[in-house]
Amino acid sequence: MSATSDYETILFDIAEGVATVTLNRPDKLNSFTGQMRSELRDALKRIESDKAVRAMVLTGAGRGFCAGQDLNDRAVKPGDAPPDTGATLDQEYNPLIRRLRALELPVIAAVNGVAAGAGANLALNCDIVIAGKSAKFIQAFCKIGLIPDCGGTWMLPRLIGRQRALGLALLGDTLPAEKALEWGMIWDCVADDVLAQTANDMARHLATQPTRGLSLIKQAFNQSPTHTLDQQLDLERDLQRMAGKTEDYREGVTAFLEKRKPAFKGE
Ligand code: LHQ
Repeated sequence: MSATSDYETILFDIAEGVATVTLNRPDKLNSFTGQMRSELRDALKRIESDKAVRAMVLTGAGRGFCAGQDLNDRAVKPGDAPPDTGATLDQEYNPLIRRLRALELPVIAAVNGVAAGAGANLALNCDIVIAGKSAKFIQAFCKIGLIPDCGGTWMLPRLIGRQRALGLALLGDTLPAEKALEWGMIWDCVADDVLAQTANDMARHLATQPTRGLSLIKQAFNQSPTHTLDQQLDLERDLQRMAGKTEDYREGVTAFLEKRKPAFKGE
């Protein structure tokens, strides 16, 4: 471990090129307080600015991944105006989601337990989602009169199709990890006791790969849903031009021709 922190609601460490962020309010199933959002934002900033970090794992402490917004923070006294949920999204959640998706390295969600509300959609905004067998996903918003946020209404129909997405959003049913895998919503579902190791092994592998190239792949996929094929072909040309100028591309081709394992530096 090469970095620890004084955060109170998350754990943060960096080892072997992998930053691991653990949401850490286990008694409340790691539901989001303002402090947790701010600490997560800060951790993402640190990851962005640390060249040694080449992959990230996001997970939860205890039996939950994240139960979404801490609803204690949203209690409204009779007669008081409710807090502006749009402002909370605009100022806090949306910048977090944008930052996570724009991170120039692969992000793995290791979903260790229930992922509800904003917690479910936080996981789905990661690049690769691996869940433990006991994990479950709940679009809990409808049960309290809200709509799926944190990109849920964008991401879900693209991942699993309109019918299943709308069903989950309107019913708020619990989707077990194995069914999420069957529906193509997540990358993999593994036994609970090997989840952390599986995610860490994958992240350590990714941290040895051509990081710049991987981030360009991520950019291409992030932009594709709103593009025509023509626009995407142009984007691929532009991103490939950038990829073709990286040191890692040079190393990849050289290593192939020399019949040796490439040593990528992420540059
Ligand atoms: C919680 C929570 C929680 C506080 C469990 N808050 N304590 C964005 C913008 C602005 C405003 C509003 O929201 C949003 C986005 C959102 O995320 S809205 C959706 C918010 N999340 C939910 O509605 C989920 C609420 N939680 C649940 O439905 C259940 O807790 C689930 C299904 C997640 C887990 O159920 P169980 O496994 O039976 O656990 P539990 O309910 O017993 O929870 C354990 C503890 O965690 C318990 O505390 P306690 O002190 O009684 O032991 C819960 O109160 C607490 N907790 N979620 N979101």
